[in-house]
Amino acid sequence: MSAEPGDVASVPSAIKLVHGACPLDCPDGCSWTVTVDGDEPVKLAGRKDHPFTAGALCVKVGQYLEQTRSPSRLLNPKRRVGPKGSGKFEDVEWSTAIDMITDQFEHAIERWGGESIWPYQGTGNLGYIQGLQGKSGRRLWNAIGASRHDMTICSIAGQEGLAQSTGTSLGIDPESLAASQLVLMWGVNTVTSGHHLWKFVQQARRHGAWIVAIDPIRTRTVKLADEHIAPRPGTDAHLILGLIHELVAREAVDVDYLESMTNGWPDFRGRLPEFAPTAIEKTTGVPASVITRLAARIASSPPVGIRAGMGLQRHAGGGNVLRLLACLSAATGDWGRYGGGVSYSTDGYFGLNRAALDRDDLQTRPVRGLSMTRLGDTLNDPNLSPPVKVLFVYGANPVASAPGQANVIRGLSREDLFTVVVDHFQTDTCDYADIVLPATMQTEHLDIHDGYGHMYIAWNEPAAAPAGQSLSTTEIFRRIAAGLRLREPCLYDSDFDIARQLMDSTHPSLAGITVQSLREQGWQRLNYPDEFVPFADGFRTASGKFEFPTSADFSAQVAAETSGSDARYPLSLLATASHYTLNSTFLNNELLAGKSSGTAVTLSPADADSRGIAAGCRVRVFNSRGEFSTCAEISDAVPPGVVAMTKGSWLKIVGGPTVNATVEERDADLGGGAVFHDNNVDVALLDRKDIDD
Ligand SMILES: Nc1nc2c(c(=O)[nH]1)N[C@H]1C(S)=C(S)[C@@H](COP(=O)(O)OP(=O)(O)OC[C@H]3O[C@@H](n4cnc5c(=O)[nH]c(N)nc54)[C@H](O)[C@@H]3O)O[C@H]1N2
Ligand SMILES: Nc1nc2c(c(=O)[nH]1)N[C@H]1C(S)=C(S)[C@@H](COP(=O)(O)OP(=O)(O)OC[C@H]3O[C@@H](n4cnc5c(=O)[nH]c(N)nc54)[C@H](O)[C@@H]3O)O[C@H]1N2
Ligand code: SF4
Ligand SMILES: [Mo]
Repeated sequence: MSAEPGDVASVPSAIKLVHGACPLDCPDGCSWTVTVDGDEPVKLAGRKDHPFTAGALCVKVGQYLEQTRSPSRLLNPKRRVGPKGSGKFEDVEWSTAIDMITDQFEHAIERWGGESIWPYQGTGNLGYIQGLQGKSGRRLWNAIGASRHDMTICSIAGQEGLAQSTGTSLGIDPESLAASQLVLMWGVNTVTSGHHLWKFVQQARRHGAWIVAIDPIRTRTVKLADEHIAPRPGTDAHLILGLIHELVAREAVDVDYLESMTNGWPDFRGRLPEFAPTAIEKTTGVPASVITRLAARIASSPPVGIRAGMGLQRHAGGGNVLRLLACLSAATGDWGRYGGGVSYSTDGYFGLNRAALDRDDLQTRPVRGLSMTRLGDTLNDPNLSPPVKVLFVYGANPVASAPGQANVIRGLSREDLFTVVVDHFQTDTCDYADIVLPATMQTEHLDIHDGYGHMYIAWNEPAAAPAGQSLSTTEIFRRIAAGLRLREPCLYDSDFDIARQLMDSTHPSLAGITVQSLREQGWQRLNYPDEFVPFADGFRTASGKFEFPTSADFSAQVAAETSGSDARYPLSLLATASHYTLNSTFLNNELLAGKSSGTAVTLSPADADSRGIAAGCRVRVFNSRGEFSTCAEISDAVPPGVVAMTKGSWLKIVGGPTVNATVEERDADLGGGAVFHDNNVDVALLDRKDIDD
């Protein structure tokens, strides 16, 4: 049994145990203990007393400390000395780097206004102080009137879809799935993308629940489920409507619930006849008999818990799929039962004092928003006014992770664009920077964390000195503020001050949770009742009722499902979460990257045969937007018409464009979300070559 902070008696005196939390973009938001020997963190262990973490981290974070010590870690500020993209840099002092940045900021603000600066923040770190949850740096961006960065790359379409029906993007507490009688793992590969939830699903199974995974691909999660339903990608709205149609036909909808808690059911119900299972079979590829059998299970197994993934909504109609899933739970009355309803993201349950953190009051006028997934289009738009002249990238690697890869690179290559990238490693995006700045890693800075798949808040105490010359993100912003000679005192608050302001909240979720208690304990559960049913007393809509889509919404939804298809490219490419890496993070770790088959594309035997492709062949994956080359794998885990790979490869490691060269910069139906999984391609043989050569 490994020790935890507080077990001081059990550890030698040179050893320190420090509370921490994982900063990565993962729903599980693990709490960990860092063992520090002298000055050196030597071990990370998941907190055993944390109900969600339960003593385990994951295979990726097993390499986190190795990453902090990696010989390729960025340790100095750098200035570009070769052409953009060449990756040629020289070390400079911090003062030189900050002077160069503030000169460019001042020039851009004077000539084009603050909105010519785009603070492009990614999901590399989700902390409230150093990372995305608190939109680190927002105070500074507000003070200088920079453009607003709209975080559209990941989950927004689904959040908006849920909010249209329930008034909020919040779903149920994922832990409540342990009380479900039927669990639908819908477009989510939990065993890979957030494995800690699986133990709650297993609890449900131990008391007799049936687990269905709904995914075009036979993933790790599918293999552990009781049943697999494989719709064609991007057809889930039809599948859900088919199920609701069947529930109505079986008189299995909860009439009392619909009458008392919802609006718009009669109109919605009136549209259902066109979604009979036989029609749905044609659209989705799911046999009508499977749809009727699942509807029968839904009718007979309350509570029905649905875990919806972000993968599900990376499609043209993705926002409305989440909305319709919410409708399924309303039709059965499941929102009213513990263990019933939809789980998506618990983000908004954490009632921290964001106003004090963000300081939007520093803005002197409203600013425009720029969408994260339109980076290429925005940088290349000749009519944009003001143009983007300064791009400040932090916690992001858009050359690898954003859609429209060639367009992004074209934009980043603009000679008149001044780009700063703050990171831990010399990523593909760093290669296009004018200045690269080294950031601290999680063992080296202070932060506060939530988890978007649970209800626990966590403290991350610095456990070691910053590596090399690296600085925390907050310190970088303090130095830029000083370089700009800004007077606003809050721009110079210490990390601890920021923590205090953030926790200074009257929100009931934080009752009894203070900086002191959190720092002492490392994690605490938010104050929500046991067996929490979020909408037991009503929904967060204006009417207080669940809102079914109107007839007009309904038609738009169904149309959106097919808007991205392109008959010239018959294969749907799904580039999803890899078990061994996270987005483009860890792809430079040879051990993890070596385990991940992320660079290979998997075809069904039928699609491989018809193209003359054998396992190990080099192939071209292409569409009208771009192409990349890779190795083929063949497996019946993917159905005909679908090809699969994992996301995140670095161009400089694979030696050319990657999957996002084929993904379009196009908005989903709601919130301007990204459509990564709505990507039609074809695959052709390049040359026959054994993968082991
Ligand atoms: N190990 C690991 N963990 C991660 C990440 C990672 O890269 N690696 N990424 C993190 C991030 S940023 C996020 S947002 C989450 C994402 O985690 P998930 O929500 O699990 O998202 P994806 O892996 O994109 O897709 C999940 C599943 O959706 C399926 N899918 C795709 N299209 C459709 C569809 O139209 N219908 C249905 N029913 N299913 C579909 C895919 O085949 C895939 O198996 O995970 C986080 N956790
Ligand atoms: N084809 C395809 N593409 C996808 C997806 C997909 O499903 N398919 N998924 C999308 C999704 S869901 C997401 S969320 C995006 C993620 O895309 P990004 O937000 O670009 O995330 P990463 O690619 O992981 O890059 C994060 C970078 O932040 C750095 N970093 C980590 N911590 C810190 C820190 O504290 N400070 C600073 N300055 N840097 C730090 C890491 O080293 C890393 O280089 O990718 C998207 N891209
Ligand atoms: S990546 Fe996810 S599962 Fe792994 S340690 Fe971090 S929060 Fe936990
Ligand atoms: Mo994401």
